[in-house]
This record gives sequence, C-alpha cells and structure tokens, in this order.
Amino acid sequence: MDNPLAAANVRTRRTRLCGSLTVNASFKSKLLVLTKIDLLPYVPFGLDVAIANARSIHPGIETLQLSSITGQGMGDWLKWIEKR
Ligand SMILES: Nc1nc2c(ncn2[C@@H]2O[C@H](COP(=O)(O)OP(=O)(O)O)[C@@H](O)[C@H]2O)c(=O)[nH]1
Ligand SMILES: [Mg+2]
Repeated sequence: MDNPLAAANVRTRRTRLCGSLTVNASFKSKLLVLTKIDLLPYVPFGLDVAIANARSIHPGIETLQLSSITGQGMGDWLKWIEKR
C-alpha cells in the first residue's frame, strides 16, 4: 500500500468484533505502546498481528506492553523515557 497510514488501519485475524486498530506508527514514531495488556485474555485482540502490522509499516519501531492494573511494562517504559 502506498499510504502508510492507510496500511496501518489493520484488522486483526482473530475476529471482526475487535474492529480495526488504527496504529499510530508513522515513520517518526519510535515506540508503539500497547496499553491495558491485562485485558488480553478477555478480549479478541490479535497482539502479534497488531505488532507485525506496525512493523510492516515501520520495521524499526519499538513496542512495549503496559498495564496500569498489574504494573506490567511500567519499569521498561520509565527506562525508555529516561534514556531520552
Ligand atoms: N484493565 C485495565 N484498565 C485500564 C488500564 N488503564 C486504564 N484503564 C481503565 O480504562 C479506562 C480508560 O482509561 P484511560 O486512562 O482514559 O485510557 P484510554 O482508554 O487509553 O484513554 C478507565 O476506566 C481506566 O481505569 C489498564 O492497564 N488495564
Ligand atoms: Mg482516556
């Protein structure tokens, strides 16, 4: 696809219920933060597909998975910010 933002409007493989995920993965973005990761067991969201789609647009993009409920990923996120 010519337009990376159009290409970023991805649909996960797992279900249509999830709708489309608009990945803000323009070529300037350095990090894709996937939030509310604790909900993954309960919602039909294709995490691997979403990341693969983001990387297909922006191969170098870093990703982090966060949860403010469990704290998963928070330390890594703070480190990411501190590096900059
Ligand atoms: N399960 C879960 N809920 C969250 C998390 N972070 C925020 N929420 C809840 O999601 C709702 C929206 O929160 P907000 O911070 O505005 O997130 P946004 O949806 O990204 O705008 C609120 O009810 C929050 O308590 C998370 O990591 N896990
Ligand atoms: Mg909000």
